Amino acid sequence: MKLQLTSLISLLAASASAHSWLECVDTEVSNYEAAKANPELEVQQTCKGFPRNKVSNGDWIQESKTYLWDLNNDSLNPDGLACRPSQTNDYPSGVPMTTARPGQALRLRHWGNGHSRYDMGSPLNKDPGVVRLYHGGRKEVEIRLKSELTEQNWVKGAQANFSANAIIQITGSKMNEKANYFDWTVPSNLENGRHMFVWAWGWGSAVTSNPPNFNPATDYNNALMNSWTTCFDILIEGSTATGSDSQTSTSSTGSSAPATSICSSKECLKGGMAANPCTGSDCPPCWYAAGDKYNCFDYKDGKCPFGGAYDCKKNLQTRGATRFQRTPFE
Ligand SMILES: [Cu+2]
Repeated sequence: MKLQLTSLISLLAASASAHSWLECVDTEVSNYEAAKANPELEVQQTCKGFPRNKVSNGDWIQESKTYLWDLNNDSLNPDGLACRPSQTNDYPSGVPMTTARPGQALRLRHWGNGHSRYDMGSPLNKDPGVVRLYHGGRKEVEIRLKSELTEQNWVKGAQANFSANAIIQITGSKMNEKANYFDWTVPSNLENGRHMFVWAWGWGSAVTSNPPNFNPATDYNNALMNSWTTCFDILIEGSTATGSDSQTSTSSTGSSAPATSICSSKECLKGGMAANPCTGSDCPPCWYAAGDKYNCFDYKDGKCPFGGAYDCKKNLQTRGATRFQRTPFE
Protein backbone atom coordinates (compact mmCIF):
# COMPACT_ATOMS: atom_id res chain seq x y z
CA MET A 1 0.00 0.00 0.00
CA LYS A 2 2.69 2.39 1.00
CA LEU A 3 4.85 1.53 -1.98
CA GLN A 4 1.85 1.78 -4.25
CA LEU A 5 0.95 5.22 -3.02
CA THR A 6 4.54 6.40 -3.35
CA SER A 7 4.83 5.29 -6.96
CA LEU A 8 1.41 6.73 -7.76
CA ILE A 9 2.51 10.03 -6.26
CA SER A 10 5.70 10.04 -8.33
CA LEU A 11 3.68 9.25 -11.42
CA LEU A 12 1.20 12.04 -10.81
CA ALA A 13 3.91 14.47 -9.84
CA ALA A 14 5.71 13.74 -13.07
CA SER A 15 2.64 13.96 -15.28
CA ALA A 16 0.81 16.87 -13.70
CA SER A 17 2.02 20.42 -13.93
CA ALA A 18 3.80 21.59 -10.82
CA HIS A 19 1.54 21.87 -7.83
CA SER A 20 1.59 21.93 -4.07
CA TRP A 21 -0.64 22.69 -1.13
CA LEU A 22 -0.35 23.13 2.59
CA GLU A 23 -0.94 19.91 4.46
CA CYS A 24 -0.47 20.97 8.06
CA VAL A 25 -0.03 24.26 9.93
CA ASP A 26 1.35 22.89 13.18
CA THR A 27 3.44 19.79 12.57
CA GLU A 28 5.17 17.95 15.36
CA VAL A 29 8.11 15.93 14.07
CA SER A 30 9.60 13.82 16.82
CA ASN A 31 12.67 12.68 14.86
CA TYR A 32 13.37 15.69 12.64
CA GLU A 33 17.14 15.89 13.23
CA ALA A 34 17.59 12.14 12.89
CA ALA A 35 15.52 11.96 9.69
CA LYS A 36 17.29 14.98 8.26
CA ALA A 37 20.63 13.30 8.88
CA ASN A 38 19.38 9.96 7.62
CA PRO A 39 16.49 10.41 5.18
CA GLU A 40 15.99 6.66 4.93
CA LEU A 41 14.24 6.79 8.29
CA GLU A 42 10.49 7.01 8.47
CA VAL A 43 9.56 10.58 9.46
CA GLN A 44 7.60 10.49 12.72
CA GLN A 45 5.10 13.31 12.56
CA THR A 46 1.67 14.32 13.73
CA CYS A 47 -0.44 17.33 12.82
CA LYS A 48 -1.89 19.45 15.60
CA GLY A 49 -3.46 22.22 13.50
CA PHE A 50 -4.83 22.01 9.96
CA PRO A 51 -5.61 24.28 7.04
CA ARG A 52 -9.25 25.15 6.33
CA ASN A 53 -11.84 22.48 5.74
CA LYS A 54 -9.39 19.66 5.28
CA VAL A 55 -12.05 17.04 4.54
CA SER A 56 -9.89 14.64 2.54
CA ASN A 57 -7.14 14.70 5.09
CA GLY A 58 -4.37 12.26 4.25
CA ASP A 59 -5.89 11.31 0.89
CA TRP A 60 -3.17 12.68 -1.36
CA ILE A 61 -4.89 11.79 -4.63
CA GLN A 62 -8.20 13.31 -3.61
CA GLU A 63 -6.59 16.44 -2.24
CA SER A 64 -4.49 16.99 -5.34
CA LYS A 65 -7.76 17.08 -7.27
CA THR A 66 -10.14 18.78 -4.88
CA TYR A 67 -8.20 20.73 -2.28
CA LEU A 68 -5.29 22.63 -3.81
CA TRP A 69 -5.89 26.00 -5.49
CA ASP A 70 -4.51 26.91 -8.87
CA LEU A 71 -4.38 30.66 -8.42
CA ASN A 72 -3.72 31.75 -12.01
CA ASN A 73 -5.88 29.26 -13.83
CA ASP A 74 -8.48 31.63 -15.24
CA SER A 75 -11.01 28.95 -16.09
CA LEU A 76 -10.87 27.45 -12.58
CA ASN A 77 -10.50 30.81 -10.83
CA PRO A 78 -12.39 33.34 -12.97
CA ASP A 79 -13.04 35.63 -9.99
CA GLY A 80 -9.40 35.79 -8.95
CA LEU A 81 -10.00 34.40 -5.47
CA ALA A 82 -7.14 33.91 -3.03
CA CYS A 83 -8.66 30.73 -1.55
CA ARG A 84 -10.38 27.75 -3.06
CA PRO A 85 -14.10 28.41 -2.43
CA SER A 86 -14.37 25.21 -0.36
CA GLN A 87 -11.67 26.56 1.97
CA THR A 88 -14.08 28.42 4.18
CA ASN A 89 -13.50 28.96 7.85
CA ASP A 90 -14.65 25.44 8.74
CA TYR A 91 -12.78 22.81 10.68
CA PRO A 92 -14.53 19.43 10.66
CA SER A 93 -13.95 17.13 13.59
CA GLY A 94 -10.52 15.52 13.58
CA VAL A 95 -8.92 18.37 11.60
CA PRO A 96 -8.90 21.29 14.05
CA MET A 97 -7.79 24.88 13.57
CA THR A 98 -4.36 25.81 14.91
CA THR A 99 -4.11 27.43 18.31
CA ALA A 100 -0.91 29.34 19.06
CA ARG A 101 0.67 32.07 21.12
CA PRO A 102 2.60 35.04 19.74
CA GLY A 103 6.24 34.08 19.44
CA GLN A 104 5.46 30.40 19.12
CA ALA A 105 7.39 28.39 16.54
CA LEU A 106 5.23 26.56 14.01
CA ARG A 107 6.39 23.97 11.50
CA LEU A 108 4.17 24.11 8.41
CA ARG A 109 4.22 21.16 6.05
CA HIS A 110 3.54 21.25 2.31
CA TRP A 111 3.98 18.73 -0.47
CA GLY A 112 7.20 18.66 -2.50
CA ASN A 113 5.64 16.73 -5.39
CA GLY A 114 8.86 16.43 -7.32
CA HIS A 115 9.60 20.16 -7.34
CA SER A 116 12.10 20.49 -4.52
CA ARG A 117 15.32 20.63 -6.47
CA TYR A 118 16.73 22.47 -9.43
CA ASP A 119 18.74 19.49 -10.64
CA MET A 120 16.11 16.76 -10.16
CA GLY A 121 12.41 16.12 -10.48
CA SER A 122 10.08 18.08 -12.70
CA PRO A 123 10.39 20.42 -14.32
CA LEU A 124 14.12 20.06 -14.47
CA ASN A 125 16.29 23.15 -13.99
CA LYS A 126 13.62 25.33 -12.46
CA ASP A 127 14.09 27.24 -9.23
CA PRO A 128 11.82 25.63 -6.60
CA GLY A 129 10.78 29.13 -5.51
CA VAL A 130 9.56 30.24 -2.10
CA VAL A 131 6.70 29.60 0.27
CA ARG A 132 5.33 32.61 2.16
CA LEU A 133 2.43 33.84 4.25
CA TYR A 134 -0.06 36.69 3.96
CA HIS A 135 -2.34 38.18 6.60
CA GLY A 136 -5.02 40.86 6.46
CA GLY A 137 -3.39 42.75 9.31
CA ARG A 138 -5.95 42.18 12.06
CA LYS A 139 -8.05 39.42 13.54
CA GLU A 140 -11.18 38.35 11.64
CA VAL A 141 -9.99 40.04 8.45
CA GLU A 142 -10.38 37.87 5.37
CA ILE A 143 -8.05 38.06 2.38
CA ARG A 144 -10.48 37.42 -0.42
CA LEU A 145 -8.75 38.18 -3.71
CA LYS A 146 -5.46 37.06 -5.15
CA SER A 147 -4.73 40.70 -5.89
CA GLU A 148 -4.44 41.15 -2.12
CA LEU A 149 -1.46 38.80 -2.00
CA THR A 150 1.00 41.67 -2.09
CA GLU A 151 4.08 42.68 -0.21
CA GLN A 152 1.88 44.95 1.87
CA ASN A 153 -0.08 41.96 3.20
CA TRP A 154 2.99 39.77 3.49
CA VAL A 155 3.80 38.69 7.01
CA LYS A 156 7.21 40.24 7.27
CA GLY A 157 9.92 37.60 7.34
CA ALA A 158 7.49 34.75 6.58
CA GLN A 159 9.20 33.52 3.44
CA ALA A 160 11.40 30.47 2.96
CA ASN A 161 12.76 28.40 0.13
CA PHE A 162 10.25 25.77 -1.02
CA SER A 163 12.56 22.99 0.12
CA ALA A 164 14.55 24.79 2.83
CA ASN A 165 13.77 22.42 5.68
CA ALA A 166 12.77 19.40 3.63
CA ILE A 167 13.68 15.79 4.32
CA ILE A 168 14.58 14.34 0.93
CA GLN A 169 15.85 10.86 0.24
CA ILE A 170 18.03 10.68 -2.86
CA THR A 171 18.52 7.40 -4.69
CA GLY A 172 20.67 7.78 -7.76
CA SER A 173 19.06 10.56 -9.76
CA LYS A 174 15.67 10.17 -8.07
CA MET A 175 14.38 12.01 -5.04
CA ASN A 176 11.72 11.05 -2.57
CA GLU A 177 10.52 14.17 -0.79
CA LYS A 178 9.42 12.71 2.49
CA ALA A 179 8.33 16.03 3.93
CA ASN A 180 8.73 19.70 3.05
CA TYR A 181 8.58 22.10 5.97
CA PHE A 182 8.38 25.84 6.44
CA ASP A 183 9.49 26.85 9.92
CA TRP A 184 7.96 30.08 11.06
CA THR A 185 7.49 32.06 14.26
CA VAL A 186 4.08 33.59 14.99
CA PRO A 187 4.53 37.40 15.12
CA SER A 188 4.46 38.90 18.60
CA ASN A 189 2.03 41.67 17.68
CA LEU A 190 -1.05 39.56 16.92
CA GLU A 191 -3.96 40.16 19.26
CA ASN A 192 -6.05 37.36 20.72
CA GLY A 193 -8.66 35.95 18.35
CA ARG A 194 -8.90 34.23 14.98
CA HIS A 195 -6.43 35.36 12.35
CA MET A 196 -6.76 34.32 8.72
CA PHE A 197 -3.62 33.54 6.72
CA VAL A 198 -2.84 32.54 3.17
CA TRP A 199 0.03 30.17 2.45
CA ALA A 200 1.38 30.68 -1.06
CA TRP A 201 3.95 28.99 -3.23
CA GLY A 202 5.74 31.67 -5.23
CA TRP A 203 6.99 29.69 -8.17
CA GLY A 204 6.10 31.46 -11.41
CA SER A 205 8.16 34.32 -12.82
CA ALA A 206 6.75 37.74 -11.97
CA VAL A 207 6.79 40.83 -14.17
CA THR A 208 8.46 42.72 -11.34
CA SER A 209 12.02 42.13 -10.23
CA ASN A 210 14.11 42.74 -7.13
CA PRO A 211 16.23 45.80 -6.34
CA PRO A 212 20.02 45.59 -6.62
CA ASN A 213 20.46 45.23 -2.87
CA PHE A 214 17.88 42.48 -2.57
CA ASN A 215 18.55 40.13 0.32
CA PRO A 216 16.80 36.79 -0.25
CA ALA A 217 17.01 35.95 3.44
CA THR A 218 14.98 38.93 4.60
CA ASP A 219 13.32 40.73 1.68
CA TYR A 220 10.06 40.02 -0.05
CA ASN A 221 10.83 38.32 -3.33
CA ASN A 222 9.18 40.42 -6.04
CA ALA A 223 10.59 38.30 -8.85
CA LEU A 224 8.33 35.34 -8.04
CA MET A 225 4.63 35.16 -8.77
CA ASN A 226 2.37 33.15 -6.47
CA SER A 227 1.11 30.03 -8.20
CA TRP A 228 -0.66 27.92 -5.55
CA THR A 229 -2.36 28.80 -2.28
CA THR A 230 -3.95 27.22 0.78
CA CYS A 231 -5.88 29.18 3.41
CA PHE A 232 -5.85 28.66 7.16
CA ASP A 233 -6.59 30.33 10.45
CA ILE A 234 -4.79 30.56 13.76
CA LEU A 235 -6.61 31.15 16.99
CA ILE A 236 -4.23 33.39 18.92
CA GLU A 237 -4.22 32.99 22.67
CA GLY A 238 -2.16 34.48 25.47
CA SER A 239 -1.36 37.71 23.63
CA THR A 240 -0.94 41.11 25.22
CA ALA A 241 -1.07 42.91 21.86
CA THR A 242 -4.03 45.15 21.17
CA GLY A 243 -4.61 44.94 17.48
CA SER A 244 -1.65 46.37 15.64
CA ASP A 245 -0.86 44.94 12.22
CA SER A 246 1.61 42.24 11.45
CA GLN A 247 2.71 44.19 8.40
CA THR A 248 5.48 46.61 7.77
CA SER A 249 3.00 49.44 7.26
CA THR A 250 2.53 49.71 11.03
CA SER A 251 6.07 50.69 11.68
CA SER A 252 4.82 53.11 14.34
CA THR A 253 4.58 50.18 16.75
CA GLY A 254 6.39 46.92 17.44
CA SER A 255 7.79 46.16 14.04
CA SER A 256 9.76 49.38 13.81
CA ALA A 257 11.70 48.82 17.01
CA PRO A 258 14.34 46.44 15.64
CA ALA A 259 14.86 48.53 12.51
CA THR A 260 15.09 51.72 14.56
CA SER A 261 17.81 50.17 16.65
CA ILE A 262 19.63 49.18 13.46
CA CYS A 263 19.51 52.82 12.36
CA SER A 264 21.05 54.06 15.57
CA SER A 265 23.53 51.34 16.40
CA LYS A 266 24.71 49.57 13.27
CA GLU A 267 27.35 50.57 10.82
CA CYS A 268 26.46 51.16 7.21
CA LEU A 269 28.47 51.87 4.09
CA LYS A 270 27.73 55.27 2.57
CA GLY A 271 26.83 54.90 -1.06
CA GLY A 272 27.55 51.19 -0.68
CA MET A 273 31.29 51.88 -0.57
CA ALA A 274 33.45 49.88 1.80
CA ALA A 275 35.79 52.90 2.23
CA ASN A 276 32.95 55.06 3.66
CA PRO A 277 31.51 53.48 6.80
CA CYS A 278 29.34 55.51 9.18
CA THR A 279 27.20 54.89 12.24
CA GLY A 280 23.74 56.04 13.34
CA SER A 281 22.63 59.60 12.58
CA ASP A 282 25.83 60.42 10.69
CA CYS A 283 24.56 58.15 7.93
CA PRO A 284 22.31 58.87 4.96
CA PRO A 285 18.69 57.88 5.69
CA CYS A 286 17.98 55.04 3.25
CA TRP A 287 19.29 51.73 4.56
CA TYR A 288 19.46 48.48 2.62
CA ALA A 289 20.42 45.11 4.04
CA ALA A 290 23.13 43.41 2.00
CA GLY A 291 24.05 40.07 3.48
CA ASP A 292 25.18 40.82 7.02
CA LYS A 293 26.10 44.41 6.12
CA TYR A 294 24.09 47.54 5.36
CA ASN A 295 24.42 50.02 2.56
CA CYS A 296 22.97 53.51 2.98
CA PHE A 297 22.10 56.22 0.49
CA ASP A 298 20.80 59.77 0.44
CA TYR A 299 17.35 60.69 -0.79
CA LYS A 300 16.93 61.37 -4.46
CA ASP A 301 14.07 63.75 -5.26
CA GLY A 302 12.92 63.39 -1.66
CA LYS A 303 12.72 59.60 -1.76
CA CYS A 304 14.92 56.64 -1.14
CA PRO A 305 16.67 55.85 -4.41
CA PHE A 306 15.79 52.14 -4.58
CA GLY A 307 12.72 50.31 -3.41
CA GLY A 308 12.81 48.15 -0.31
CA ALA A 309 14.78 50.64 1.83
CA TYR A 310 14.39 51.10 5.52
CA ASP A 311 13.99 54.87 5.80
CA CYS A 312 15.71 55.73 9.08
CA LYS A 313 14.56 59.34 9.00
CA LYS A 314 10.87 58.54 8.56
CA ASN A 315 11.17 55.29 10.50
CA LEU A 316 9.45 53.43 7.71
CA GLN A 317 9.96 50.34 5.61
CA THR A 318 9.48 51.32 1.96
CA ARG A 319 8.00 49.11 -0.71
CA GLY A 320 10.12 46.96 -3.00
CA ALA A 321 10.96 48.45 -6.37
CA THR A 322 9.43 47.41 -9.62
CA ARG A 323 11.79 47.00 -12.52
CA PHE A 324 10.62 50.35 -13.85
CA GLN A 325 11.59 52.12 -10.64
CA ARG A 326 15.05 50.63 -10.85
CA THR A 327 15.92 52.02 -14.26
CA PRO A 328 17.89 55.17 -13.32
CA PHE A 329 20.10 53.27 -10.92
CA GLU A 330 21.31 50.38 -12.97
CU1 LIG B 1 3.18 19.25 -9.03
